[in-house]
Amino acid sequence: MISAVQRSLDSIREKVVCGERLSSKESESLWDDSVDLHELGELANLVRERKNGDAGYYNINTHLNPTNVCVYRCSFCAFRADLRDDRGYWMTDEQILQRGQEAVDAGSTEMHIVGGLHHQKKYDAYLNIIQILHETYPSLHLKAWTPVEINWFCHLTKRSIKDILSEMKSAGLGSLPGGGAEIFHPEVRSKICEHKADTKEWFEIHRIAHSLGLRSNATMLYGSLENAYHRTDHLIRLRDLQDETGGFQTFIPLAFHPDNTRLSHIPKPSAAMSLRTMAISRLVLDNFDHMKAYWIMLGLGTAQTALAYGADDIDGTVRHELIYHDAGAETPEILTVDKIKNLIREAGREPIERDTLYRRVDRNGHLWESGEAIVTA
Ligand code: V47
Repeated sequence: MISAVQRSLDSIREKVVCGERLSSKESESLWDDSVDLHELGELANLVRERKNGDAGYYNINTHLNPTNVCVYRCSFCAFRADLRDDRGYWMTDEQILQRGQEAVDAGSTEMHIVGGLHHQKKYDAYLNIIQILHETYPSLHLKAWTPVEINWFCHLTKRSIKDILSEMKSAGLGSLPGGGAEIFHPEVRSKICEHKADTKEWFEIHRIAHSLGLRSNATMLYGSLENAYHRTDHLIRLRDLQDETGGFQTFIPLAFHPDNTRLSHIPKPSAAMSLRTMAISRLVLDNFDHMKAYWIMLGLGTAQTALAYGADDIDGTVRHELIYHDAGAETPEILTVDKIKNLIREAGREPIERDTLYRRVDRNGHLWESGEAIVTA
């Protein structure tokens, strides 16, 4: 006899094959353990190959966390420090510029900049980071500040989101990373990060960023206190904004790392859960072009496997990552370009270097879009 779950999966399969959108109820049903993971993966792979063929994207990038001192105390965060903590730091301009130089020397096209909300630093100190990096290294794309930071800058200056984002853009901000999303549903958000930018503010900041021509990413922190209903709600909210603006580039499911956090009693999500999350995200977010398997958090093996479960991007070479390594990530802190290309090839995909905006980079100084060189160095 065919079970109800199998019947529902059969009708979902038909919809995916025809390119039809899944309802919220159908999406939620996919989290049930009885839904075969590999069948889900096969469906997600169909969508992935439809959108991105065999591409396995990566970039050459660097992280910069200018401070770990933070006014907030999110229960999942191992990176933050108190103002008077010995671990607390704020990077000087010289240290920041040195990171920029290191990034450029390593061939990076992108610097990913996020950090804490320092009790004593004014908005100008954050603006200055973008200004000095952009003036000194104009070729580096600065993907910086989550809505949590932008919301904090508005609070400090009493200025509007549009004003702050416009000023940051003029100073050299290139796009927004996907962080600060955690879980949007208030039942969970109120428990894991109750004081920082709320869901409405997170969406409003991305909406305004998109209206100013800034692209952005989106994330979901899974494996803490949420359940299938909350994860589905999270994805559907993102799909709705993407329908409205089209400004999101990639979705990055982030596996919770519990070490050194106030949620250290919760086990880390399994590889099977990570693959299921990737596959369901690919199926629900039908209007997102890209899905990123962030190797730093997933581990190299799961990130490679995720390239057959919906993901088309593995993130970058990454140097100076602190947020997940403070929370117990066991991955290396950097991958060479050869290593990352091999990982992608081993997974049966074609390694393609991209810039932050998903334009192909070739090392002869060209950026490619739709098969045509659009920038020549
Ligand atoms: O919002 C913090 C997460 C995010 C932990 O846009 C944790 O390309 C798991 O958003 N376990 C920030 N997750 C990082 C981020 C990101 C990362 C890579 C690429 C991009 C992109 C964005 O990290 C936070 C939070 O959800 N996080 N602590 C932890 N213990």
